[in-house]
Amino acid sequence: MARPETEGEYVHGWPDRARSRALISTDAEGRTIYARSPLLELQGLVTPTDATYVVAQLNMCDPIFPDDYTFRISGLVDKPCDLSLRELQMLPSRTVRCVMECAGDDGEYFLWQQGKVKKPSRLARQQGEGGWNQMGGKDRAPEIEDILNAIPTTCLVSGGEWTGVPLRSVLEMVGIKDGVESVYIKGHDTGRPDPTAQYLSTGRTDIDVVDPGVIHYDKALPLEKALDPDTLLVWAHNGEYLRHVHGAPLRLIVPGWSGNWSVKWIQEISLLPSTPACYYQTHYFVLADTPESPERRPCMELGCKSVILNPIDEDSPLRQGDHLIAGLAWSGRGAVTAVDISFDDGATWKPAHLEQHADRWLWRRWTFAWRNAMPGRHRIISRASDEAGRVQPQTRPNFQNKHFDGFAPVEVEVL
Ligand SMILES: Nc1nc2c(c(=O)[nH]1)N[C@H]1C(S)=C(S)[C@@H](COP(=O)(O)O)O[C@H]1N2
Ligand SMILES: [Mo]
Repeated sequence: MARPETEGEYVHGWPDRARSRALISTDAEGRTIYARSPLLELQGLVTPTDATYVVAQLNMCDPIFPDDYTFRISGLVDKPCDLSLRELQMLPSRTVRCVMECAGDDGEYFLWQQGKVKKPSRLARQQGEGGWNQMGGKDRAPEIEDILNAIPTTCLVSGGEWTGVPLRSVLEMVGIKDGVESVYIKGHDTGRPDPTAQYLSTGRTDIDVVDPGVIHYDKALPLEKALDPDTLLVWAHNGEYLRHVHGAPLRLIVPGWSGNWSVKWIQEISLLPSTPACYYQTHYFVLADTPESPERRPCMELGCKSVILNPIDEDSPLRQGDHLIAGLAWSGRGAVTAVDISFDDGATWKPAHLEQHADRWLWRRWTFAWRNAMPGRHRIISRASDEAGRVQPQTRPNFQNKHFDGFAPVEVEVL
């Protein structure tokens, strides 16, 4: 069987199972610059911090000492000021459990639908190496085949518990003036965007990639989403203080919207009467049919999506009999309300059992008892529906292949 070994290290002096860890890419100094979540191994709803994915578009900044940390909040506010972590912790806190998914997660399934790559294997992808930010720094553009084959885009999704204060409370404390359109949030990290990220996501090297030079990571969040009580400034993750790679001492969490909105290492917040053309919402993390399309808009809320994590293609052949079909489902518009399974390419659907819980932004586990599976080849697809009435898939193909929420069929043979 293709699945990894379950035997792990000794823990507390006792032999233990193998514990889930993210697949990590490091820089020359051995520091993490990218990590993918072992989706097939995840149990429960909250991804252990060691197994949570990590994405940094630019260079990771130096660690920031939390006791010295302040950030500036200014712009269209009554009382511009510098705030420390301690001052934030005096405000009524809030904890939100949510899925965080990179806009590019599973982007290679779009490329597979277009026949540009072979069907991605979640198993091979969670065991493989490499991130796009390890191919950069070359004088010439790499060959597109090298990029597409070398760089996985799956496993960039995790469930987490985030503790902090609603951004709204902080904005109300400093006083929001009239005429605010966006809340500008700037990270401490700087760098020159790597064009490899654009080559990988578009599957092309012949596109014009804008070079903004060295920039800070920044985003301009629409005021309405900034005022959502679940949009948080957080200092804690999964029951402990935030780690550096996840944006310590303070980061933003924007439940329902793709990960790129959740700015790490916050340096500055400014309330603005307009929406500035931040690189990561104007040139990258955009949705449009083609690079030339005038209808280009930033990636915002995620679609509606389910993934099958058991069985996987590599489990084939299966014995005739009973098998468990299981996976996860999430949506950018709140709770998933149903997951259905089809064995006939969507002609008919059967309801899966959906675990219930009260965290609307968090994924749900689902199972389907596949009784007396008969010999032959089977193609299984799953479909999620959400509380807003949306049904998978929601996101149309787009040139940067973001927000994939299409069908990723599992193909198995029963003997
Ligand atoms: N300051 C800063 N914030 C950032 C990024 C970044 O490069 N710099 N990457 C974004 C992207 S693309 C994603 S998917 C998430 C990943 O968060 P994580 O590394 O904690 O999983 O952080 C977002 N916030
Ligand atoms: Mo991302």
